[in-house]
Amino acid sequence: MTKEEHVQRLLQDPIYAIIGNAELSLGRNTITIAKEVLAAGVTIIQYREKHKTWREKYEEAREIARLCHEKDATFIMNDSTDLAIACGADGIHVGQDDAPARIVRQLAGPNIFIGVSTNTIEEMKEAKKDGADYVGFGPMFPTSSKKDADEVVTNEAKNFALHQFSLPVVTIGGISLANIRSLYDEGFRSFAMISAIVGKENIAEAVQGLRNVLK
Ligand code: TZP
Ligand code: MG
Repeated sequence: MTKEEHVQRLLQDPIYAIIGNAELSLGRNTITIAKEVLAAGVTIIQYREKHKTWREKYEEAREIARLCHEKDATFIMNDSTDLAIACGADGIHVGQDDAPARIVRQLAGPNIFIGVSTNTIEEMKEAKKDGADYVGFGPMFPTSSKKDADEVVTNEAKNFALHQFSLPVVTIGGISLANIRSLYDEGFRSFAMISAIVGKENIAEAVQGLRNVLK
């Protein structure tokens, strides 16, 4: 798939699963989680692992990238451009403290897509100027999955994201079965989740439940 096709997918398939933290995955191994998420029909997976060494992340993510590509799913690496390149990721997702998108682009070349985490209008504008292909936007709701999460986004920022911003917007933060529909009804079309997917015992059931409420 081309970069454009992967980015297009963010607008077509609402479910974006973030994997890679055993604590948030009921202690399950990340490769097992990846297999379950893929078996559940998820087509967009981000590997976000904050605790392992480079080598451990590399070995694990390379295998997960392979599993994703076997199923034609999109594989995104969080934080580190070198791991993204080394693992053959389709995309890379960087935060406000990581390398800016323009540097990621220099390092990773034209064919990888780049997502940038944003919380404010300024950050969205900056991400676009820097050459991001999509933005993560949140937290939409309070979350305990990220210790240093920003404040919940303002209504002004939401309106900007919905009506005045031209890049795909992937919402994140505290999204659950109970509130995903409200975001959809506001106009958002892409939802990145940790606990609502990998925090559930039955991942296939969790994903199906999310898809059902978006119908
Ligand atoms: N970035 C902003 S909020 C968040 C990240 C990584 C955590 C999302 O996890 P959850 O469990 O879906 O709230
Ligand atoms: Mg980061």
